[in-house]
Amino acid sequence: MGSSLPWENLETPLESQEAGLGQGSIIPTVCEMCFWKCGVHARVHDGKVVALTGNPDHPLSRGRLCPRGVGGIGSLYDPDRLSEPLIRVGERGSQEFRVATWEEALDRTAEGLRKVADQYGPESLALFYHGAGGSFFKTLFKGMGTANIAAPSYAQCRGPRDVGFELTFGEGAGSPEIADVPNARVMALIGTHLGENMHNTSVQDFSAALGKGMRLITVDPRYSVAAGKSKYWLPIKPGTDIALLLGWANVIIREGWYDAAYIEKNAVGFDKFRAEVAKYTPEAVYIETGIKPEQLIATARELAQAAPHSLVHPGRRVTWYGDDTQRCRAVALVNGLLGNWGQPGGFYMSSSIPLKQAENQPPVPEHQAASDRPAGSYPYAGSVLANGLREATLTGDPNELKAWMVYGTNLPMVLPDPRKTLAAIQKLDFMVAIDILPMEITGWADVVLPECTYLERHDDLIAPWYREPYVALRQPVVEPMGNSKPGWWMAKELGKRLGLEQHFPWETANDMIGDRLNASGFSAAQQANLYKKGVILKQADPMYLPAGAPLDLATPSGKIEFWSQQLADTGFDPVPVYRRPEQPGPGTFRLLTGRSPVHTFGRTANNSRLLDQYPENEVWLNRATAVDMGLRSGDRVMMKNQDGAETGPVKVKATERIRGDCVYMVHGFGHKDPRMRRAHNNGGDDNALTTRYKVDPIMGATGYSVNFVSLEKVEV
Ligand code: MGD
Ligand code: SF4
Repeated sequence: MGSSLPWENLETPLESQEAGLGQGSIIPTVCEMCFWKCGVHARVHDGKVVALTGNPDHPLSRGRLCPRGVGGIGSLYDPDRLSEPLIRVGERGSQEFRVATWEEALDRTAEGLRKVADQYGPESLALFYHGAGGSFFKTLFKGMGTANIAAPSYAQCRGPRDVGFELTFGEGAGSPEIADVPNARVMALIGTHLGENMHNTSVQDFSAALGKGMRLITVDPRYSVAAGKSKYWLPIKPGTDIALLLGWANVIIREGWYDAAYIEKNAVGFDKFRAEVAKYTPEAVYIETGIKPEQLIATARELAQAAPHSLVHPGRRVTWYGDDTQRCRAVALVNGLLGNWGQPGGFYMSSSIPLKQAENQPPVPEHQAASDRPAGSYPYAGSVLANGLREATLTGDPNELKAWMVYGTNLPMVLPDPRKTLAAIQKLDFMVAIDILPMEITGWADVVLPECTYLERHDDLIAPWYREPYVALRQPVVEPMGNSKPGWWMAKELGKRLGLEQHFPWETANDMIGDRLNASGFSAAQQANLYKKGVILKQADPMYLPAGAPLDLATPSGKIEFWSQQLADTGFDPVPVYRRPEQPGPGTFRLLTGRSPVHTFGRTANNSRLLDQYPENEVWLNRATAVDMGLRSGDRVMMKNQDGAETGPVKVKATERIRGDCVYMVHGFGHKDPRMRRAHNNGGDDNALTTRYKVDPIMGATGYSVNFVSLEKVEV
């Protein structure tokens, strides 16, 4: 596989692509280089994509793409793409496959799923997915009778944030986030590294707000790109943010820098909250966080004086220490004190266009009880836990899981402690992986189904909650390469074999989209325009509440819950409590991770265009510490954690831009599958070092930043 692919010579040098610029036609579609889903203009010349630019009509791109969006061509023409269905012939994990026909591979998949469902019941099936194409397989699995459907974007990413906000405001922080950054006068970032963490629209909004004079407070153990734009950088000791946030609350209350009438009208439990935070004085917080009292007071004043047009950003990947729901609730509570819910520069009210199911498509049954947790655990989990499905596969509690479908998520580099993921896979009767590249997960599958990329397929219509409601269309701009196929087609074919064809009643993807648009009341003219422009826009509902209007929230009290009775009733702290995290021992460092603006998780690690811009990850090490250890920038080290897990060699970046008690690396490198020739053994895999993780008792997310590593120089 790999070297003989028919499109290898299409990975054209830039000059020949430039020859095509300005020529050919433009086809609108939607990006999937990450899951933000910006609108794209694909310029196609001579059957090849020669440029990707932002669709000016699309509210998330506004005429621009981020570097990964532009670099999508590198994924489309990646010579290592999966091109044929594969069936395992050797031991599981031996990566010995034979090429199969689609007929064979689909028959084998349907048989594998059917056998397990018949023998153990549909609750023994699980679907792991990430990305828009997952929707078709969700329909398939619901049709088969299981609720075991999970994406890592919940318990490995933003789940705790949404639960923290729901417990406080009755509503999650949204995706796209409902933070009204463009109108903020002051914003605090708790570890959120906007600019390195690249969501096109968020970064556009961020730059625009900074351009208008927004004052920024960045709380991060590392001098991030955002820290470089900040009025205040608070280099916090990792894992102590709850103390800082409660310290801000303490100062704002103590100094009377909040709107007492607003709190009186819109909050419950404020007096108890005030009593609880009284002990988080600036001096007490300093001992935990290392943030000087005068800095804590000055930053609290900045936030409070600009209220309600100031905010603490809700963040995004917040799975750090296992107390993440409480930290995010503390973020929500400081926002509550700022009175910014529904206010410009705080949190806006989003709206969306409700899409209906096609009339000829019967509703799939919704099953409530997933097998992702033992009865009674993680009571506030709002989605199925991917780590929980893995745990059930290993333990049989609450029931055994015997077949997995894995769509577009490389579980060995996504779920913490990869040893557990591989052990769980070995217990399965059947596993099928659907991917575009030979990612590690595919090496463990019984059947591999090659999907075509987002530039070669339709997916379901896209209509998120946002400032301006819209519907966007992903449509193919070139033919699928090799023998790869779209997910909608695979799901339909599997549906036929599993007696579920009624859920996939269309012949073509255009029928599927047309039926749905018709059911949702769009006229023929609007539909034609969607194909032409890529997007249908609608008038937004009011984005802000009238100043002074009482809040009517979806919390049990209808108000901001400064003291949460529901948390108290279920045995959790009704107000967040700071607990000191374990500290690294001598010669070891806490491992922190983040993003590069030109890569998405591990998905882009084989993309030549993006590797051109950021070729490998590095381990950031405090310069003074590096000098003590005899290390310099450019040296290579093996990274080893407390359990003896290793990754590397990784390049050292010795810098003053990070505290001495932690090291930092960009997630997503150090792939081990040799079929991805550029990604193989390039840099370090942070996930290999997450043999320890802490599960949030409130909602089951996995905190990763609890591993300690040592560095050993190696000669390469
Ligand atoms: P993290 O990656 O965890 O989350 O992006 P973020 O929400 O920003 O953030 C890492 C930052 O937190 C680093 O600056 C790190 O130094 C800091 N940090 C680590 N520990 C602590 C701590 O204890 N306290 C504080 N205050 N700071 C700490 C993730 C987001 O990025 C998500 S969820 C997705 S899905 C997208 N993924 C993605 C991508 O893969 N690539 C790119 N380029 N952009 C992306 N954007 C999105
Ligand atoms: Fe594509 Fe970048 Fe938008 Fe993500 S943020 S959808 S990678 S353009």
